[in-house]
Amino acid sequence: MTSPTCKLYKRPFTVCIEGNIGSGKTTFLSHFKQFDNTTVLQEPVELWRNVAGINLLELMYTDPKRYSFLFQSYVQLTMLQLHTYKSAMPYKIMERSVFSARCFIENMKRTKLLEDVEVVVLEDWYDWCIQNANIVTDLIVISYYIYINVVYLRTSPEVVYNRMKTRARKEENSVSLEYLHQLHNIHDEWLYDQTLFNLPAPVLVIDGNKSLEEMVIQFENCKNLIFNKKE
Ligand code: DCP
Repeated sequence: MTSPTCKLYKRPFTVCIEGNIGSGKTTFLSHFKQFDNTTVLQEPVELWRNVAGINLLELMYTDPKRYSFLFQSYVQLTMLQLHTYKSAMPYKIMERSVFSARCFIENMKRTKLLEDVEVVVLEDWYDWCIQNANIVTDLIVISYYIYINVVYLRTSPEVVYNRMKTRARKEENSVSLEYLHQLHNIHDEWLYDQTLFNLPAPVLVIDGNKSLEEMVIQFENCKNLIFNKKE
């Protein structure tokens, strides 16, 4: 019979890359695609753009009062699918997580885009998933084997605003600098000041304001830290 400890050994060491809209998470993921020991899971934006033919991401931005709850519910579901994705690789890198989905919900709560009762329903789902979907249990059960880490790509709102404008994703036309400031502050409260939500894992902060060449150097340092963890 396999002991629970042996089962834990077979789990991939999971890293979630977090940061504001346009902070460079996709570039970070691309860097890790070259390693054949790592499963790279990109955020399912394409799914959000085509829910049975409906672009939910676009609806959320064009009518946030009506569609924020629906959109965030679907985000939670699709993020859970990434968390529970089975992989035989020793490492798994995910773009965002159910944890950072809470940053968006928190902002929508503060700006009253979500009704109080909508927030309660989303948070109840969140709490249930955390307790039952086997996402962070390893951390809690065996504290000296850490199987999940968070990398925070900390980038100033002005920089992400310019990047977002350059990439010109059509749904994001209405995203203002003010909105990016709000999201930045919430990510900071959570991962930098570490005062907002419980931290799911140790956090590594990367300066996302740098040029691509400088970012690659930071990604390499980060890779060495991640790959050395398991040995
Ligand atoms: N989004 C949202 N609520 C979430 C997650 C994402 O409203 N819980 C929105 C914000 C963006 C789009 O989805 O408009 C994708 O955002 P991300 O920051 O997750 O991904 P990016 O592609 O912007 O990341 P990067 O540019 O850092 O690669």
